[in-house]
Amino acid sequence: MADLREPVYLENKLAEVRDSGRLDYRSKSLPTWCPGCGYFSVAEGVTKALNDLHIANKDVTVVSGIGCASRFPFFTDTYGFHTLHGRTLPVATGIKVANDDLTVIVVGGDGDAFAIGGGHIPHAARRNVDITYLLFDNGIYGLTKGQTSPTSVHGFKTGTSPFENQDQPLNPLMMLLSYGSSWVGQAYAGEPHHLADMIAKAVTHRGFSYLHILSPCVTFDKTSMTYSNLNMMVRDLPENHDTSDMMAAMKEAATVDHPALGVFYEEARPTLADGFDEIIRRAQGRAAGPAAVAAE
Ligand SMILES: Cc1ncc(C[n+]2csc(CCOP(=O)(O)OP(=O)(O)O)c2C)c(N)n1
Ligand code: SF4
Ligand SMILES: [Mg+2]
Repeated sequence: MADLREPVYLENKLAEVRDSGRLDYRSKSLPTWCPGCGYFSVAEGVTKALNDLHIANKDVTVVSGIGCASRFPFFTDTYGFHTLHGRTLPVATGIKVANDDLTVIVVGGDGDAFAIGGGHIPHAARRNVDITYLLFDNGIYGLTKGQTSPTSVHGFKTGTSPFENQDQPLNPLMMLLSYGSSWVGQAYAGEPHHLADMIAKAVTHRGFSYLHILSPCVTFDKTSMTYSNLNMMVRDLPENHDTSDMMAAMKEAATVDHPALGVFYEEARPTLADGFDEIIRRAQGRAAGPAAVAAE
């Protein structure tokens, strides 16, 4: 006998989503992404995470570069900054330095991050700027219609590499670990509930958090990072994975054929703002010293 399930009515589902409050973080602009694009899961995950964490819209700034991923700030009802291609991190660092109370979320694609913007990542990570970097990795330039990117796999055939991509892809997780990112994790658009949890964890982390999100480009990639391929490839990190063990994190990050989902590494250390506070305190102390001596 077939398993009879309770019917799910769209009307009830919509009421449930409206009542949850998470739509309050969505703007009136409907996303312009292609139907099925993994980025819808990220948009859902961000709104769910912000709602669950009770962070007010006015306290959030979303910063993006250029690309399909970078259209993100238009679709969230928070402050937003659609910057230049590859220049998200200097802008986000400036925002955070100007107002440390803001929750700053940086979004961008693999091209925006690791091609034109690649020089900025190590510095934001090593300085431990207290921001969250959500990296939407579809292994392709989506907006400009399907060129290879720094994370495209070797042998990937696209409209602009008809004889197959001859370059080796970067390994962003290993890079971010070695750059000194104080929180590194990976999620997959095809597992939206886990993705929302990971976004919440990344935002909660005090310091630079890097979440690598595997996200299919359904329009320009029919062979490589597709849902059917990724569904077969992804796995959870081992239950006993120690998130304070850098070498264990590196080993997991090196396993690219079966990408692991979860928190690879986390550590607590002073942020850039903590360092500035310390400098201000010491500089004021020094300024007071000679002046105080002269007055005696
Ligand atoms: C300075 C500059 N160089 C190049 C471009 C063209 N361009 C726009 S988006 C993009 C790459 C987009 O790929 P990715 O960052 O992976 O984002 P996706 O569209 O895949 O989300 C490029 C090369 C540009 N807009 N500005
Ligand atoms: S082109 Fe690709 S990345 Fe861009 S919206 Fe469409 S499916 Fe998404
Ligand atoms: Mg891309």
